Amino acid sequence: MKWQQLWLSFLLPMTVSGRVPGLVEKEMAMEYLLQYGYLQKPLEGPNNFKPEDITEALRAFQEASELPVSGQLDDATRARMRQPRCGLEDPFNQKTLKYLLLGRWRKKHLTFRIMNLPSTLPPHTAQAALHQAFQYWSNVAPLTFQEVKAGRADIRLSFHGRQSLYCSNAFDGPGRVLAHADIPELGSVHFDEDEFWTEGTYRGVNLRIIAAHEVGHALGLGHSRYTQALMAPVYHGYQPHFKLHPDDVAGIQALYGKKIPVIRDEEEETEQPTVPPVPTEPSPMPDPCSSELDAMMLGPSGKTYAFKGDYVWTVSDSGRGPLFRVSALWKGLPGNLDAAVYSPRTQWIYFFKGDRVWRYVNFRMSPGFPKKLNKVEPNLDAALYWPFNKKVFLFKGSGYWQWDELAHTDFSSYPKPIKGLFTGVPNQPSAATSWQDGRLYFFKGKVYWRLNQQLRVEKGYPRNIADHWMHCHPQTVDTTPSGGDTTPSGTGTILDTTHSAIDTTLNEH
Ligand SMILES: [Ca+2]
Ligand SMILES: [Ca+2]
Ligand SMILES: [Zn+2]
Ligand SMILES: [Zn+2]
Repeated sequence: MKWQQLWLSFLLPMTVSGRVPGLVEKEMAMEYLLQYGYLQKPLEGPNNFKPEDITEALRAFQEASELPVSGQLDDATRARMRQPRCGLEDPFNQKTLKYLLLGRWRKKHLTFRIMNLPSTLPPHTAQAALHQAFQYWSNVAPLTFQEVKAGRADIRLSFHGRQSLYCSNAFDGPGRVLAHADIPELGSVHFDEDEFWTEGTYRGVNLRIIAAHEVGHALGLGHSRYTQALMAPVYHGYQPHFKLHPDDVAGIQALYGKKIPVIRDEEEETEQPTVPPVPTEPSPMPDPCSSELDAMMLGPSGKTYAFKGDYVWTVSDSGRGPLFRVSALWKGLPGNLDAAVYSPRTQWIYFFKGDRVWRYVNFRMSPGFPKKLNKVEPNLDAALYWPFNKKVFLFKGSGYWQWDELAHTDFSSYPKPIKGLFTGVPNQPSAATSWQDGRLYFFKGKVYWRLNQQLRVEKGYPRNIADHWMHCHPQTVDTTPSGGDTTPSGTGTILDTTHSAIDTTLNEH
């Protein structure tokens, strides 16, 4: 096969130049482990990995590939790394080893457009293969796909090569990486034009099966650890009687429901009175103008939520929303939270309280939650998502943890001192969030700090939360430094008025 030649031609010049072959192979293996998410680049410092990190990454790869787990770069491991595969990372679901969900379309009727076709197949054969790819998914989930020949489409399929004007992610020539795709709601599906795309034969790469896999990503599925699943990262060749694996079906149905919606479950849910998870008297309604916050969160759809006691409200440019019981918005969630954070990467919302974590998609709790926190300390102070490196940061006392949601994170070097990364931030913050302006905000007591891109507190901070976030009329002389009339919300985009924002979110149940 061509990819083997490519591999060899890459290897040979390296060995001729006098380098030890073992070293070259190790470097290529490292590249693979990094590219597919088994090794994480450190946030700071040089790219020197400890031998135990590499062993651990190899073990994770071997386990996921159903190979003997030696932690060594053995022949079987090298062979597996040479197999043709999808270009996306392998951040498997570590907890359940099942399908992984990366996102979701907020609609079930989607359009698609085929921008160009491969030269290796007659056009009608290629088109039929691509249509069939969508049909695998619409057969088991209540999704409909409509082809459009021009204009905008939700999902756009195209073939490009080593260079592309519209994709920053170049392909690598014949073999190895076959295709890649974006998660919702982006909708790009790209195939490597240098592959020998085929249909109905064991030769080449089957367009229909690879397209079905990439459409799976475009619909929100990540890679599966079942090597027989369509969503497994490695291509297993043409199958004349191809069908979805139960894990693929379970994954797509977790996102969009079953083909025939089960109404009974929904009715039961609405008929049952909401049992308050914590049978205590609600705490008194807080005063947003004087309360120290429990948590702040930039949530889905760019809405900013402030939490205090049993209550939550939104803040926007136009004002402050009404107070809601936390459990009225997020069913099953207690009040008096420690921390809250929304990850745009996975669209998951995490709430922390005591030694437990709750996870929601919008206002629906994920199955299996709440879970016990076991890798980080209980009673966290604050949490935030940093868009720059797509990681979740958890804070407690003078320390923080950096967490990659989609990969195995080694927490043994955490907590690290807050001051080592966030200059000027107080210990024990009461709340923290990244915000629409791309900056990080820390809250403590009645004041807050804003950090620049270098993670330093900006000049003129701390400022007053009540004045600049909560739209309270200052009752005392404003003691914040000059320039204090620049409200944080003044720099962001205008949101819906808060009232209607809450109304629509409630209807999304
Ligand atoms: Ca390729
Ligand atoms: Ca807190
Ligand atoms: Zn993939
Ligand atoms: Zn591309």
